[in-house]
Amino acid sequence: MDENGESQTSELDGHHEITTTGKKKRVKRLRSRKRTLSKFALQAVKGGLFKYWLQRYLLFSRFDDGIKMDEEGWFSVTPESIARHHASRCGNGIVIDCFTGVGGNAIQFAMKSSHVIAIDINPQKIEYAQHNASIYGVNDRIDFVVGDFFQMACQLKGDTLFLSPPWGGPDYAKFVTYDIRSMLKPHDGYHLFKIAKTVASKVVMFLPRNVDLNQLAELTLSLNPPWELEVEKNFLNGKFKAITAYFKCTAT
Ligand code: MGP
Ligand code: SAH
Repeated sequence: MDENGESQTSELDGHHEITTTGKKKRVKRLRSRKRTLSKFALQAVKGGLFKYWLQRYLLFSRFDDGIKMDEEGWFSVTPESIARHHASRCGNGIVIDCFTGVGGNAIQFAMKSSHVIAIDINPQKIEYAQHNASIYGVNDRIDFVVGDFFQMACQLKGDTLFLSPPWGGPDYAKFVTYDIRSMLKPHDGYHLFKIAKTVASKVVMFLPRNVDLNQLAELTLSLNPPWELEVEKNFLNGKFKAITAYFKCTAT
């Protein structure tokens, strides 16, 4: 696999069948994988998601072990190496992943922390996240919850709250500046932060690369005393993918 996962794609798409001789079993296995993957690839092409399918091993290194995805999952899942980095920064206390999706982040949190709470409003996402976590052998380290984070927030307490909400789809990238007040779903970023800060003293937000950094500063400056803010650019194979904002309460 090269850094984009593309050479593996062509291998699995059958080039080995032409060049390899005398290895019938291997050829048969590749043929059957080709059929499975082609079906998945076809679905991805139909949904306009092919570029994400090409990156599948960057999204989940164990993709071929039976990872389950849906349309939103394809374009929203945090690539594995970025999720691993998030986990290393969030520590081993109670981590609450408020927008779990198909589990990209929750799985990596569970590799580092024995107590992860994974919430998603969509039951199918939780089912997929649970399944995907079992592929990585960490499903028993995660409490999966189907629910609306905004309604559940008053009952939650944790050390770190991780937020990777819907950005409004891949079209976020068409705008020069991403406005968290009007473009973040299902509620604006100011409301999200206001709720989040009542749950944990560390709040981590995964946001589009074109997000308005002044708005992130505004979030923390609206508090008395202001919270510490660190903004990180996340690159993957040299490509600027997203921004992570780490907010920390400074009051003792
Ligand atoms: P992208 O910009 O759609 O893809 O998303 P890419 O490969 O950078 O496209 P290109 O055409 O610019 O090359 C980049 C990453 O952002 C995805 O892999 C996801 O991790 C994350 N992401 C994208 N969207 C639309 C969302 C979203 O709605 N919510 C969350 N939480 N993450 C998203
Ligand atoms: N970080 C995830 C991707 C999150 S995508 C991953 O790596 O897989 C955003 C998710 O937020 C979607 O799955 C969507 O169903 C969920 N969501 C939207 N509104 C929500 C709400 N009010 N409460 C909880 N989850 C919500």
